[in-house]
Amino acid sequence: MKSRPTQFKFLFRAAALAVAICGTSASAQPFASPPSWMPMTMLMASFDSGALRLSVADPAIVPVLNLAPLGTYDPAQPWGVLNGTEYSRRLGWDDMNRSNPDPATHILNRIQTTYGAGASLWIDCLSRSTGLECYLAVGQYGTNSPNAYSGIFGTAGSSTKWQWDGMMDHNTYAVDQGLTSPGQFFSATYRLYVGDSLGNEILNPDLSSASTIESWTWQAVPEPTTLGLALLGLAGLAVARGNKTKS
Ligand SMILES: [Cu+2]
Repeated sequence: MKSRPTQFKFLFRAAALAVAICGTSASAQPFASPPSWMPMTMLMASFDSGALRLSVADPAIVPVLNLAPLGTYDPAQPWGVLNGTEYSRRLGWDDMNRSNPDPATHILNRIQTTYGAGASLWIDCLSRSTGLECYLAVGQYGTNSPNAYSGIFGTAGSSTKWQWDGMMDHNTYAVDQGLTSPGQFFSATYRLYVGDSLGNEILNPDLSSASTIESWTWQAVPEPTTLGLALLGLAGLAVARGNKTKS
């Protein structure tokens, strides 16, 4: 038997779908807030200062992109670039030792202890699926940096290299709605390495590279049609009603 909260969830979803399907009223709708970094999945990076190697513990999750139809976000705001896209902020870079109270364990400090004060962490986007764009989004709503929602990793003519501050960062990935087919996979491959302030790699004394290569994957929205959503909504209503009469 379904629990009461589940019934309410069905009813809520059905109502939300009904609103979405029947269309919004003629009055001006408020724009959605910039997308949050929740729900989040972090890809934890660490530096082994003995072996002089970087590594990333990858939970290998494949987030499903969210559809933002035209008019979802205020076009005058930086995150308005997401209008008409399928996007996700779920995957983020993070430091394996971020919550360790000893700052000396934090990845950027370890790098600088090993390679010198000017050493930095860089991420180079080696390849990405056609249409997969990435926008700078620092902080919970992606707005905590001056150039919020500017292109990075090659998007909008930007460098493929991005200097990572070693903090938790959930940049926003987006694909133009017109470039996706239902359930399509998009991926990007990155190289995390140690570089100077300009992004030139700093090699180890034995000329080996501390770098590691990481691939991330996303999936486009599987169900594309309004008809499909309507059927889902009706199914939800039917289930909710069925449960109500049984309980
Ligand atoms: Cu996170």
